Amino acid sequence: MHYKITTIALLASAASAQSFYDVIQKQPTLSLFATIIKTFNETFADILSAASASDTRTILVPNNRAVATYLQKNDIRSATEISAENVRPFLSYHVLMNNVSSEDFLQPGGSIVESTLKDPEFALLKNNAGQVVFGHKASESTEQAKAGAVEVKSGLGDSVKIVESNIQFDNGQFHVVDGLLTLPANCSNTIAHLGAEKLVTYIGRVGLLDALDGTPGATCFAPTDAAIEAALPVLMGLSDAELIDAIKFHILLDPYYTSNLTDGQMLETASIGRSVRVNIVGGQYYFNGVKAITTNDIVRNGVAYVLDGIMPYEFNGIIPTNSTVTTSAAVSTSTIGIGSNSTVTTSASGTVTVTTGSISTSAPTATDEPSAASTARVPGVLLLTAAALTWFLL
Ligand SMILES: *[C@@H]1O[C@H](CO)[C@@H](O)[C@H](O)[C@H]1NC(C)=O
Ligand SMILES: *[C@@H]1O[C@H](CO)[C@@H](O)[C@H](O)[C@H]1NC(C)=O
Ligand SMILES: *[C@@H]1O[C@H](CO)[C@@H](O)[C@H](O)[C@H]1NC(C)=O
Ligand SMILES: *[C@@H]1O[C@H](CO)[C@@H](O)[C@H](O)[C@H]1NC(C)=O
Ligand SMILES: *[C@@H]1O[C@H](CO)[C@@H](O)[C@H](O)[C@H]1NC(C)=O
Ligand SMILES: CC(=O)N[C@H]1CO[C@H](CO)[C@@H](O)[C@@H]1O
Repeated sequence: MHYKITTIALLASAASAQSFYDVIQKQPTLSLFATIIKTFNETFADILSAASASDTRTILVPNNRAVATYLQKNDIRSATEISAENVRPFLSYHVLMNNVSSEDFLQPGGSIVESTLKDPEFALLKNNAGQVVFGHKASESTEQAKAGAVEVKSGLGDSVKIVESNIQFDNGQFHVVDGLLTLPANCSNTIAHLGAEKLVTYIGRVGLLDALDGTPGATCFAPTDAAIEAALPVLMGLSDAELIDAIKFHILLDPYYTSNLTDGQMLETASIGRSVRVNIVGGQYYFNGVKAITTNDIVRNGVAYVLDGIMPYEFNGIIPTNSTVTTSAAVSTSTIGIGSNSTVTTSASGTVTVTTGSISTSAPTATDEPSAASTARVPGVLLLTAAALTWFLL
């Protein structure tokens, strides 16, 4: 018994003294990735090179099935034919800073881990930091989640799963993943890809695209096309200044991944003087009462969240826990605050409710139950512009 333990310990230390290449070369299911790093060994050695001996690295290694699928999708005949100029950002995104075990990813709210990817085409963060991946426990419903699998999110809302973890080498450890990480795109490209294309059109119309995509380190909240459509009568009536303000209200000037968020936290927005409240209810994230449909979508300059609605300026802090379950994204209500004293609520069915004074309205939900989020007190003056009012009266 004692002898056995000693043998295992010796084997383990022998294995960890091996280079990354020596270790993966011995794993038949990783031969394609081994071929890639052998083909581009100078580039890979450069990416892996550390400033000091104590600098460790964590590598996400796509298995053969993942690499084969990628090659096929991109019409590349073999791993040796990947273009040399594309390979550096791709490889550096798969090499993470420090020695991160798969358990390290499983913090409440997940974990961000910085990668060695610093190419400005894919990483525009404060202090010239490397782009990150976001690791978290895979969603509860899947088989892998039951086994405690770790999911790693990358660009364009894509994610991969860790299928084999904590394999040691001399300078750190690696985890085998079932897909390739996706290089992050601009916020605007990403949210358009994830179903918030209409918002991008508005942002472009008021000339805020460069601000959105070019601010180092940001968070963008992106109401879906359905949410924008539902609020169209209101949006069409906004002046450019009001629209700019509403858009800025959906941007934070730091990247807040869910690992940075706590229930009840207030986040300052790019709309001066206005903040958004975070609620975490049943593992779901809400921003001023609006549910996030996607979280932690890694973008070039930070992170994006796709939202079920447009965030109202005013929020009473209460989340309609149970009605949200029965409300689909398409019919959910969007409430947009116009000025600070009135609120216009629209539903996908076209109902427009204008609330002034301290009247409370109930948002239509699938169950027709009053929705607590929409009962925020909105005292005062109605600041609807003429155009929106005209539409509303028609
Ligand atoms: C890369 O591979 C070539 C050919 O096998 C070898 O001569 C060279 O030393 C290797 N470079 C590094 C950095 O490992
Ligand atoms: C990396 O971390 C693991 C524990 O997760 C540890 O066993 C190993 O020695 C570390 N490797 C290096 C090179 O520091
Ligand atoms: C991202 O946005 C910046 C600033 O607008 C632009 O220069 C760059 O070309 C964009 N990159 C991509 C991949 O679209
Ligand atoms: C988010 O969390 C990371 C890791 O703890 C930290 O370095 C970073 O400063 C936090 N970001 C914000 C905006 O709080
Ligand atoms: C909002 O309404 C309150 C109470 O009716 C009033 O005191 C306040 O001046 C109003 N604010 C604005 C910005 O109109
Ligand atoms: C009235 C009602 O159905 N309440 C439920 C709301 O949802 C929570 C869980 O999210 C349940 O614990 C409550 O019983």
